[in-house]
Amino acid sequence: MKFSTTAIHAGNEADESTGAVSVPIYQTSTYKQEGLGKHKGFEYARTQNPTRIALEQNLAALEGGKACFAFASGMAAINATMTLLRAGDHVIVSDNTYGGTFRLFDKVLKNFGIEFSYVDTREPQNIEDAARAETRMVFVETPTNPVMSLTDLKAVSEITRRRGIRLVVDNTFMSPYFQRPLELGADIVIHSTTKYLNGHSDSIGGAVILNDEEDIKQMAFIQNAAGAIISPMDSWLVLRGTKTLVVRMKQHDENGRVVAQFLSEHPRVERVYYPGLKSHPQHELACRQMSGFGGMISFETGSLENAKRVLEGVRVCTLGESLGGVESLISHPATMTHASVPVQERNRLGITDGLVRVSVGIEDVEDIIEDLDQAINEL
Ligand code: P1T
Repeated sequence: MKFSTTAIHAGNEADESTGAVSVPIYQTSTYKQEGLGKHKGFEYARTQNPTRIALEQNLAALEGGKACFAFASGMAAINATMTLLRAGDHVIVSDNTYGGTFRLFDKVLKNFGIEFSYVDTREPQNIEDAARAETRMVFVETPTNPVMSLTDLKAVSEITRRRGIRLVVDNTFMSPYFQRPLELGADIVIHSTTKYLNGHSDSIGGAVILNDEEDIKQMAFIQNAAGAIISPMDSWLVLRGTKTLVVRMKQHDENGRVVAQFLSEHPRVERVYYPGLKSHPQHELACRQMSGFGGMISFETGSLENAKRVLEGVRVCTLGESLGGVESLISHPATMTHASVPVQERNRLGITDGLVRVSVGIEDVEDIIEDLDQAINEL
């Protein structure tokens, strides 16, 4: 089946008892058992929930993975994945990731004896150079949040395969419609389903999709043992979201290209970060590894004062954290999503006080441009 068909049908079997076309929200904590040890495969809702299982089947199919486990947030999904590791293990991480990912690694997991090396994964050789005998995982975001740097997944997976290291990819920015890391050699894909998969800024969730049988067993165990599961209602919302993933992503991408081009030609914008622009240093890799460029764009306004004017001057775009919803959101990475990254490191990565990030929605693109234009012209 083709992607659009899978998005609508995978996991979405009509309900057996009533024929309901929409998977019911099984809002229950437990299940009646017929006798001791006799049940229908459902014992307790942390362990099994039919709505969550439907979502997991849907997302596994979309990423082309054998199994999916859904969690209460993207961070819960990342945390669960990291518990595949043990004290003494070493992880190589993209130097630019979502600030919350860095915070979890640097402020929480480091205290449990897991060591992290932050490297520029745009250059695969840097991963080779940072690898040690204890390295058990390479964790990358591509494109990265918010400076839109790419990692060549095929090239990196050759290194990780040869060394027997897991390659974990946070695919939140692209969604499986534009990028399928497992097909490029990754071992584990992570999503904040809060973003494009749900798509309507009305739920928080996360997912881990994977292929290795041992890791699947362990992840099932972790999901149940640690218990950071997504709720039935949120499972249903994401499941409804993925039915329109294709049409939404096409529009995010179409609008994103137009907005990026507009920003790149604007005299008051100093620099634009968008892999779809020919001026992006990794544009060629973007064309090879992704089938679209999506709706995430960052741009440099030159100063905190300028960024503030733009962020407070917009009327169609909404100032707020998050991304991937139908409505355009605008944010300030340095003080919002990446405030936990030390200032020197932020500046080195390009997450300056003047950097503004836009999650281009699916409104009429002329309205988005007009809105950004009037705000930027105030500079
Ligand atoms: O917010 P949560 O569902 O827990 O997802 C965390 C997360 C993981 N990975 C990436 C790439 C992300 O961008 C995020 C969350 N990001 C934002 C809230 C943001 O505005 O960038």
